[in-house]
Amino acid sequence: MKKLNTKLYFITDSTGFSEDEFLLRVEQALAGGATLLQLREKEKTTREYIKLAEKVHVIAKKYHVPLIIDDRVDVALAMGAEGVHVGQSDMPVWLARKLMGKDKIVGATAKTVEQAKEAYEQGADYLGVGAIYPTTTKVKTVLTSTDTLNNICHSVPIPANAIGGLNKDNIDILKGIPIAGICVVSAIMKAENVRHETETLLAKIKELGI
Ligand code: TZP
Ligand code: MG
Repeated sequence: MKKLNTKLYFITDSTGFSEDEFLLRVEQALAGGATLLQLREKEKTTREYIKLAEKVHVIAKKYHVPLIIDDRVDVALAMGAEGVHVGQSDMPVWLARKLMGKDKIVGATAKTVEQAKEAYEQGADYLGVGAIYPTTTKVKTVLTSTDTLNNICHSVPIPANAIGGLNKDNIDILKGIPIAGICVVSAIMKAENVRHETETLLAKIKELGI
C-alpha cells in the first residue's frame, strides 16, 4: 500500500476567483498544512486545465504535497501529476490504474460498501466517501450516512476519507469512525483567512484522533 497522508485533503474550486487569487489560496492552504491536494475543474477546456494544473503543481511541489487531478487521466499524465481521482461516472478504477501505472495515486469515490470493495479490488489507493452533509459545491451526489462510512472503513484496507459539507464546526459527527481524514472544498476555498482556517481544521481533525 502507498504511503499517503489524506488527513486534510483540500479539493479546489476556482469558480469566482481570478487565477492569481486562486493560486494564492492554494498556496495558503498548503502553508496551513493541507496534506493532499486535488485540482477539480469542471468548466475549463483541456488546454486550460493542463495550464492551471502545471501552475498548481509548482506550488504543490514546493510544499511536498502530492497533486491529484479530478476526473482526467489524460490531464494528469500530460502534466505529470502524482495522481488522479475518479468518480462513479468517470473512467473505471482498473482502467485509470492501467493508464496511470502502478506508482501513481488513483483515488475513487464510493458511496456504498460494494462500490468501496470494487474500487479497492480494481486498484484504488484511497476512497472519498460522501456526501456526509449537503454541499454547496457543484457536484452530482447523494447523502451517505455515517453508518455507511463506518462500514466502508471496516470493509477495505485502504484509507477512506469523509467528504461533503464538512467544516470545523461539524466534523465531530465523525468521531469514532476510522476514517483516514476529511476532504473539503468550500471550508478552505471560501475561508476569509485560508491559512488560519486550514490550521484550525487540522487541529480539529487531530482532536478526532486521526
Ligand atoms: N463529492 C461529494 S461532496 C463533494 C464532492 C466533490 C463536494 C464537497 O465540497 P464541500 O464544499 O466541501 O462540501
Ligand atoms: Mg468525477
